[in-house]
Amino acid sequence: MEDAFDSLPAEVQQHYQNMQDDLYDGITGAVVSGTQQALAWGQSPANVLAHGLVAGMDVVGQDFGAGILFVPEVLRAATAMKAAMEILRPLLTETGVEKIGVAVIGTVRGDIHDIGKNLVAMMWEGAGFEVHNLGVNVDADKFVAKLLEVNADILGMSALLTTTMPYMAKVIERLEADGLRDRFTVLVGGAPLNAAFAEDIRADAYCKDASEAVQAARALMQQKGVHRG
Ligand code: B1M
Repeated sequence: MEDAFDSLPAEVQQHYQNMQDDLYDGITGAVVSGTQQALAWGQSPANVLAHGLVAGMDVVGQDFGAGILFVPEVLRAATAMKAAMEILRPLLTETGVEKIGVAVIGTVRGDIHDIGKNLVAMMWEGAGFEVHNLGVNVDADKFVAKLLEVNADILGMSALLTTTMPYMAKVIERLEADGLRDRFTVLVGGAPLNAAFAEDIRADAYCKDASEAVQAARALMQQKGVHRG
C-alpha cells in the first residue's frame, strides 16, 4: 500500500511530479532514472508506482480523452511506463511465501491495453501465485486451453474499452457451456468496468486495481480451501 502523497517530504513530492511530467512527455530515460532515484532514496515500489507512474498515466488518459494528446504520444508514455515497470518487476514479484495458487490472466479479444493487466500479474506473482500471462487480444479458446493445461484456480480478465468488455461475458458463457465454470474463480478488471457489470456477467468479483486483485484472489482461494505446495 502506498503512502499518501501529501505525507511525503516536499523534495520527494517534487520528484514524483517531475516523473509524471517526464511520463507525459514520453521520455523513457528520464522516467527510468527517476524510478531508480526514488528507490535509491528508500521509496517503496508501491509509492513509485502510484505517485510517479500511475498518477502520470492518469493525466495522459485525461488529455487523450480530451483530444489534447493522440495515439503516438500515448504510446510513448506507455513505453516509458513499461520500461519503469521492468525495474519494479523484481521488487513486486519477489516472494518468500509458498505457492498459494495458479492464475491465468489476459486482456480480452480486440483489446491491446496491457499495462494494468501486467501490473496485476506482477502483484499476483508477488503474493505467491504462479501466473500465466497470455498477453493481449486473447480469445475464449486460448483462455480455456491454458486454464486446463495448467490446472488453474483463477482466471483474470482485463478490458480497457467499452467495446471489448462484453467479450468477458463470452468467455464466461464458454466456461459454462463446457461445464467448467465452477472449476475456476473468475476475476475481472479494467477502467470501464464496475461491480454491477461483473455481477451481470456472472464473474466472481470485480477488482478496481491491482491491490484489490490480490485481496480478492487471496480471499477466494481461502474460501475454496485450496492448498498448493
Ligand atoms: Co487507449 N484508451 N486506446 N491506448 N488508453 C483508454 C482506455 C481510454 C479511456 C482513453 C480515453 O479516451 N480517455 C479510451 C477508451 C474509451 C472507452 O472505451 N471508454 C481509449 C481508446 C479509445 C483507445 C483506442 C481506441 C484509441 C484509438 O486508436 N483511436 C485504442 C484501442 C486499441 C485497442 O485496444 N484495440 C487505444 C490505444 C492505446 C495505446 C496503444 C496508445 C495505449 C496502450 C498501450 C499499452 O497498454 N501497451 C493506450 C493507453 C495507454 C490508454 C490510457 C491512456 C492508459 C491505460 C493505462 O495503461 N493505464 C487509457 C486512459 C485511462 O485508462 N484513463 C486509454 C494505467 C494502468 C495502470 O491502469 O489499465 O486502468 P489500468 O489498470 C488498473 C485497473 O484498471 C485494474 O488494475 C490496474 C492496476 O491498478 N485492472 C485490473 C486492469 N486490468 C485488470 C485485470 C484484473 C484486475 C484488475 O483482473 C483480475
